[in-house]
Amino acid sequence: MRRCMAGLSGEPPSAPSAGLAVEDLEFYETFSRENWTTVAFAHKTGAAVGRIAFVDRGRVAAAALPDDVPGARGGHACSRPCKPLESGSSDRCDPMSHGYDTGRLNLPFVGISTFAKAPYEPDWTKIDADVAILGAPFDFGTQWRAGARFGPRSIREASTLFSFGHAGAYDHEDDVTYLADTRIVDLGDADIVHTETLASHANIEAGVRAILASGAMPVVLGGDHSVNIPCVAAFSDQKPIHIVQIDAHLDFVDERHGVRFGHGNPMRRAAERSWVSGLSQIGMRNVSSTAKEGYDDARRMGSDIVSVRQFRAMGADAMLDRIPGGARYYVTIDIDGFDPSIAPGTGTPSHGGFLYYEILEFLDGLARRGTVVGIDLVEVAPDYDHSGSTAILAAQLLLNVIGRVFAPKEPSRIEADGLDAAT
Ligand SMILES: [Mn+2]
Repeated sequence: MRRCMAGLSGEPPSAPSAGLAVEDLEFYETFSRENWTTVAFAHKTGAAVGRIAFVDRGRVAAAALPDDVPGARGGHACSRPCKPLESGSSDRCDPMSHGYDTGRLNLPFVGISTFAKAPYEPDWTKIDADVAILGAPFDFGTQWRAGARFGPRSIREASTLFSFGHAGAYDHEDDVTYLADTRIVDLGDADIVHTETLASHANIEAGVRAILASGAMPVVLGGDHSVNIPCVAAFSDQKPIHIVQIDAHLDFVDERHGVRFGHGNPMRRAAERSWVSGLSQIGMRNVSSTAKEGYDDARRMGSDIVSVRQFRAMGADAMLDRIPGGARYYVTIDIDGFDPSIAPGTGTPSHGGFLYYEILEFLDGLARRGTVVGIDLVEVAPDYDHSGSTAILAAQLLLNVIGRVFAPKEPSRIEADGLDAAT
């Protein structure tokens, strides 16, 4: 994953020059901004390994310890494949070299647990990234076991496992290195006001709106499934979206005892939005939170409902064929869509759920079929996740899906599907 310089922005920080000469440095990553360039470097003597310098037209203008640099992280220069460049060069680094031999090793258990150890950006007016992570630690919408308020922290911690490596995420089956050039930032969490659902939801909506305004793709970590309601609300001034839901439950309850914004309501609320063009609801099974009339309403309001067994019988490609091609997809993943044998850490587990590759292959196909414009992953409750496998599943799935959303699309496949390559 390329994370190294993504947090640097604006003017070079006022760090003292170390009096270093360019010819004494080995450069292995550059990040250009207007008339100046940040470069990670190693001093050839080894005395300043992993420092960061600011080079202006080949001259070292300043050099700083990583701790001196807002947004600079860790001190290892780069997780992207690099080798030393010519001094002062602004060329991209060489993808054939991994950069493990210089800088910090930065193992998964070292450092602060932002999502994938991406830079933390607390200022939501300064999002400069392809993907922005927002925690939505709200679980007052649950109807059985609470605890998803701790989901964002558990997913962030689990995600550090997949942050290790200086060379992107190479998938030998696809022969693709994912995430090598995808800029991820972590915005922290929306503020939550205890017992106040609408106030908490408004804070989540504000975060998603800020992400959309920046042009980044929002990835929201729940929280219970009610947090999907403000996420979808934030798309009100965007082009239409098609909702793709992975879940054991339909979540299509209209209202019970006046409650309209709990974790059993989000797909009903989504279907009511004028900017939601349709819903594909996948994984529903067993005793459900939604009564028969909810299923009838969902179909009447534009939902295609598919159970796990129906999905398996037809396969991922046939499922994709049921979804409008070339559309803008908002993907909402309730971790209880997966089988409790691999995802026990959730409030309302339901046996007979999906396995990892079923959903990864489906979402891989979805990313090729149109444009994924937003993702939430909800209902991870670490109190019930004694092995940590649920949070690891969440983090692994998200990073692999993000990688595929931002991977170059194969023109031949898009043409074969008759889709618009520009979408
Ligand atoms: Mn749900």
